[in-house]
Amino acid sequence: MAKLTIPAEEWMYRGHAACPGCGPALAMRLLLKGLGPRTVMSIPACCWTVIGTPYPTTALGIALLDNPIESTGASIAGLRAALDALRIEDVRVVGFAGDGGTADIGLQALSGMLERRTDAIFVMYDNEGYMNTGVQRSSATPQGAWTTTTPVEGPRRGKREAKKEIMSIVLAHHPAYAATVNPAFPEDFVRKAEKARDARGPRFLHALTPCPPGWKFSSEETIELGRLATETGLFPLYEVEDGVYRITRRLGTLKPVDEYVRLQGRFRHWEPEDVRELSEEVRRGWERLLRLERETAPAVFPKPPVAIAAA
Ligand SMILES: Cc1ncc(C[n+]2csc(CCOP(=O)(O)OP(=O)(O)O)c2C)c(N)n1
Ligand code: SF4
Repeated sequence: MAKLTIPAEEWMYRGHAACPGCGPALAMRLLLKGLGPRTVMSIPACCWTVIGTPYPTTALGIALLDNPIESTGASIAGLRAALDALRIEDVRVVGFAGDGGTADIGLQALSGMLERRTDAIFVMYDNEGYMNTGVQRSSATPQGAWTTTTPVEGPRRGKREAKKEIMSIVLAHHPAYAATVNPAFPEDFVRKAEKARDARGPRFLHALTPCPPGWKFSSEETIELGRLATETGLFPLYEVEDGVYRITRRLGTLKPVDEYVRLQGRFRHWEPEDVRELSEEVRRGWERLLRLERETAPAVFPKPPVAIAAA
């Protein structure tokens, strides 16, 4: 079996307060393996403020700041400015926020830091809902999913609206680097964290992070579910560097989305028609990504002739 190439050092320790099988906990562990200890991180109100710092201890071997839920983008811009004033250049500034604190209430501050080209990394861990406060819907909750605020009763069949496309919003700001990551693919995750660490300017990582109590699945299935999310084409792995798209996990045939859907209680009410609609949408999304990769690929010019014959 091939040897894993991810660093052995751990910057996330035992004694954290995550639920068993917590996807966001795995994402933090892998992220820090890529970023290393010269990192200062700002975390807004979310599950991770509870996971990481059960007072008076911390489960992380890096400098941490807690910030209000709406202000991660502003917080990391301020941290960067402070480090610059102190002429400290070798410390990475990172925001680590849930989908609520990124795509909803934190979107304005995120847009500001991207547009001002703040030299910092913003990571959105996407557990597709407001989980810390008891599984409410966010704009990143998938269409048709059950949450406590999108119930399944009578004519109400889960969330009505589509999942917000955070990568499209971020990419409209032309970041230096942006990528999707998934803890079920640790080498890809760490490599992208390292790339984000070494780039300059605004960088963004979108991590899909399954949440057993919120998505209603068994905690030992986190990795299987994560793998299926990517292998069905639902959460493709790719990166965008200076506008050039590159798919980092190529798929031959897409696995049936039903394999992903049926593991989760939040989709228990789905009919075959719902699965068909999702399959169609996933197929369109995958084709769009392939097109973007083709269209943004750097042109390869034929080699010039070795010598030009004299007239
Ligand atoms: C202005 C404000 N509104 C509401 C809250 C309550 N609150 C704390 S954590 C949280 C959920 C955040 O959801 P998300 O960012 O998706 O992270 P998750 O809890 O899923 O990890 C909310 C609503 C708050 N802290 N501040
Ligand atoms: S509720 Fe979900 S995201 Fe929050 S700690 Fe538990 S598993 Fe992790």
